[in-house]
Amino acid sequence: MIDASKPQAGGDIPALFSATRRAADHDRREVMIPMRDGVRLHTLIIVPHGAAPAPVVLERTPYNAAELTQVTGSSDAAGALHPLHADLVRSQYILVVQDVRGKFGSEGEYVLNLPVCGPLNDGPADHSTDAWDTIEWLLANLPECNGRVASLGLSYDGFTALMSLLEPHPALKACVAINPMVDCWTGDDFFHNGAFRQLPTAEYAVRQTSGKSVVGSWPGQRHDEYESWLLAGSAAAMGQALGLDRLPFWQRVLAHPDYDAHWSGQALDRLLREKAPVVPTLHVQSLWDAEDIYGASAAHAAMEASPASREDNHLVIGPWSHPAPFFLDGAELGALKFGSDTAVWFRQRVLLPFLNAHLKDGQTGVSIPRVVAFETGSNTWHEYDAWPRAGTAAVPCRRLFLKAGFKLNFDTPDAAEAALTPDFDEFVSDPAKPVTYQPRPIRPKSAPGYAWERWLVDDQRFAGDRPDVLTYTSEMLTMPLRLAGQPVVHLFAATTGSDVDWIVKLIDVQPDEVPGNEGLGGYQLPLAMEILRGRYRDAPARPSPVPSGEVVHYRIALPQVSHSVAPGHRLMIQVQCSWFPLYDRNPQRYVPRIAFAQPQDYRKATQRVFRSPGMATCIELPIIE
Ligand code: PG9
Repeated sequence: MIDASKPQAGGDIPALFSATRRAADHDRREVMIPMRDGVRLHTLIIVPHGAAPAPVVLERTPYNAAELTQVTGSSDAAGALHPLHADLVRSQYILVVQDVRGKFGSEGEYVLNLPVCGPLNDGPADHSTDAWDTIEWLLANLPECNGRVASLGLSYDGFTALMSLLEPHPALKACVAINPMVDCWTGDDFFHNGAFRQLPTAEYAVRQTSGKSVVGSWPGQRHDEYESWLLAGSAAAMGQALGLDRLPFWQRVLAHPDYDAHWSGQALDRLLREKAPVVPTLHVQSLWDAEDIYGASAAHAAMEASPASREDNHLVIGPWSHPAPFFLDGAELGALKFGSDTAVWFRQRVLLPFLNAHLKDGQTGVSIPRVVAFETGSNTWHEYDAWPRAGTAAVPCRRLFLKAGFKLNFDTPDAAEAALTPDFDEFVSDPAKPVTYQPRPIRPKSAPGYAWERWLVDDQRFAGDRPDVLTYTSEMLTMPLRLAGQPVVHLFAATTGSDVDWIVKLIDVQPDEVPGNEGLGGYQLPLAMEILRGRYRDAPARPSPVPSGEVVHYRIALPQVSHSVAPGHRLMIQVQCSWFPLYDRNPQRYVPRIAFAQPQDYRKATQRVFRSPGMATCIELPIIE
């Protein structure tokens, strides 16, 4: 109890005072919440009128809590918010949005993806302890709270939501992680299977770490980033030219190209597997997520591994880009149309019932499906009791083989095929002319109207036309082919170089005419695409040169697919060795650190992809009835 007769420690002016703003339908409070180490975190609290007692949804963000809780000038709570927040407030949840340490209004130091306390963080706090301390404070200081809290967020905020599970506060009754960053070396923001995502990582370093509250803008050199990065040479050279080498985050990423303890020690799927939290969790995975396509399903799988965390573990798979389930219209994506707003459907039919069941008085105990997946192609929602549906012991995958004449089919190669010569297809990969990941010009992610969020659904005809992209196509399908799980590529290939990147794409080729959607005629729709940096083929932590001229088996797990390929469509596989400038160029000559390769290291190489028995390149497809 404060003794009001004496002056208080700290004097009469608090670090932050902002009178509660009472609008017609809600109160808006702005507070500084003290953490265990004395650092205070800037927090916005939106309390809908008439809600008490009500549950809290807590989001912890590096993206400016004040702005996230006042997106428009509206004085009506829901009108001022992004769609998902608005749905929560309309459903009488108290929304609490907090700046993480060191960002915007919060005290302390910002460390991008601050790891858990331990070998990678010798400080007293992490996102798990900060979530705990925040919840403790809310229970004591927010009289309207019914004592139940959920952590929730998208992307970075999905990462902080999952972190709250590592040492969960007893009042944490649910967690919703939408496309969270989980393992940034294996398949989320900064690398995929060791290939460096130089473009978004550099942009993010500038945007997020130029200053505490500023949002830095990308200092583009040329209109087309393809040209800028090619002229710069390596990722490190580009960083140096732009001054990024003064940013600790950029230095850290370049210092850890391998899957060393820096990355494996903070991989959240590994931590969740170890900790096996017993908090009901909803993992949300966008099928065409340009940033975090790995995290949600990996975290879901990690929590399936323990009977305790498996108890109330749920997965939603939707036909979305990275931000769509939170911010955007889910009725279409690029040229694809889904027949209804799938993002609204998800929020109303899955998210709110899930939260209500765990947080609202009188509604607990309602049962929520374990897996809810939208199947693109047929444009239908499905409820399943587990994911994946195929690629399991009960339902093994079927292998689709590359064939002579650039064909594809399900026939296991036989002796007659073994006699065919050559038993490979080849092309020359030239680092001076890398394959672009999107039709040029490549604009910075932040450029107005630029289609970064949609590039994973781009028509792949622009790539298939190139001589350094191998394209294999099946006959037209006569029956629907339903895919539900993770395709896995077995690539048998040789290079004349001593390092190589392999990119494999699984594509649904639309018929020549698509009634009602003219733009889709002959469209090559990517269902799943992934890259593997050859040096990590055997051991992600221990790179080694690729033996030149030898046939090597590469295993590449593609992202999750939930799609029905309709009769009249064809399947296609594309294989290529660069995806630029999203990924840095592999010099194709083994050097210790690719980011620092010198101009003379970049070499042309001849790449061969094999298709005979014993070396039959194929893709395992998770086919269901
Ligand atoms: N995926 C996001 C991110 C990118 C790069 C670094 C950190 C986070 C995000 O949108 O939060």
